[in-house]
Amino acid sequence: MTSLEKTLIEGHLAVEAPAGVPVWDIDPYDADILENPAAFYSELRAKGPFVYIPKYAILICGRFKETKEVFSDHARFVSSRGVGLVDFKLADPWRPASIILEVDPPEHTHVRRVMAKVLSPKVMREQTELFEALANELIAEVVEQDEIEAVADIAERYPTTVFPRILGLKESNGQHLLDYGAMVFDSVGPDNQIRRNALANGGAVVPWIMEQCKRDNLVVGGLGDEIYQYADDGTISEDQAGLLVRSLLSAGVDTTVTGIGSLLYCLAENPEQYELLKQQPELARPTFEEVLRYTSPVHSFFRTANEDTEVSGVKIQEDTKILCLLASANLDEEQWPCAPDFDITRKVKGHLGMGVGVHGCVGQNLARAEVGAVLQAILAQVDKIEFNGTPEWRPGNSIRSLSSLPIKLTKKAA
Ligand code: OVM
Repeated sequence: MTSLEKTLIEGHLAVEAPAGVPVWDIDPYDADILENPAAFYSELRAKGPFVYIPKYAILICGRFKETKEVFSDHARFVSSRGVGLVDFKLADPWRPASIILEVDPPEHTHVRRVMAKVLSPKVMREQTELFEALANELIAEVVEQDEIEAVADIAERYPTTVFPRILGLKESNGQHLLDYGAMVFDSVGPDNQIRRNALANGGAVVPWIMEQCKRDNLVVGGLGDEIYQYADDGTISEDQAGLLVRSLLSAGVDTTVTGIGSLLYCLAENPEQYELLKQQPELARPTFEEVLRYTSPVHSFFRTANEDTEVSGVKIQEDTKILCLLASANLDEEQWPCAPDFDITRKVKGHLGMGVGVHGCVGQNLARAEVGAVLQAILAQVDKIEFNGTPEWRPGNSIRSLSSLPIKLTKKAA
């Protein structure tokens, strides 16, 4: 039988349920589940290491152990066939594949090394003053407001201000950056309304993004220009440099927007934890790590089995798409004592909020620098963080973000 005679579903091969694996007639991309996934995750972990979803003919996993194993074993579970439902071996991606996300070692290694240098802890430390100045300015402004819509006023505003500066974009457009991020992250899921809505923005946004990736549109000394310098010395090609700038624009905005929004949500929801943090500001770093564990901005990505293999006694057939629910692994009680509690003093090392393995978030130093700057500005200026209305979550195919976060900040006495 040729691959053409086999059945495709959502752009990948429709494999059958492996022996012994529970079949669950549920849609993990149901909007209600995406908004409020905790009960779905618990049930998934209770059912077993893997569950088969007939609607998409995929396996899903949500226990810490197997999620980590599948997500990090780049030899058996590849990224080069796409980290969404579409198998790039059988169907074209919606845009030319990323040369860092959607590629495996050995090709991956060389390109990853360039990005790791561009985004190194040292480079980020050199920008601390800029990160902190912009954060202090923003918090000083909003702390005077009676009511804050923290998604628009803080979470979206900070990264869309600071990130283009760090990158060195000559021209910026915050809405285009947010809309492109939505295209990238929602395209990971099935051809549902969420994905269609996001991709519908493409007409205006994609050409604008591609234009900003060009060398001429990047300020000398910014991260974009740094990438192009690796083209100058022959480490990568000019085209690769452009695609790496595209990767920064793809992955750098919606993720940090979500991280900042979720940080504020966690602090408003757990005022005793904010009190503790005020007393022990050295807990700022662990606080963000706990936000990552507790909220998992990127809730899931796929891997594709590139060979017949076995995990925890489950036989997995070559070509199987496996949805790795990082957010569920981060709430697994077997791994995390009192997993449903937000606790900034817990041992949070090893969470999967930034992924794991060779594809672990290469921008994590930048993300931590941004969120760290916002958190220090809050600690310096804000005494109390309270909800001022009901927070709402936006259903996304791979990011879980707040759509609304009404809060009230009480200014610290001078
Ligand atoms: C990219 C990229 C990297 C990380 C995440 C992402 C799916 C995209 O290289 O374009 O979003």
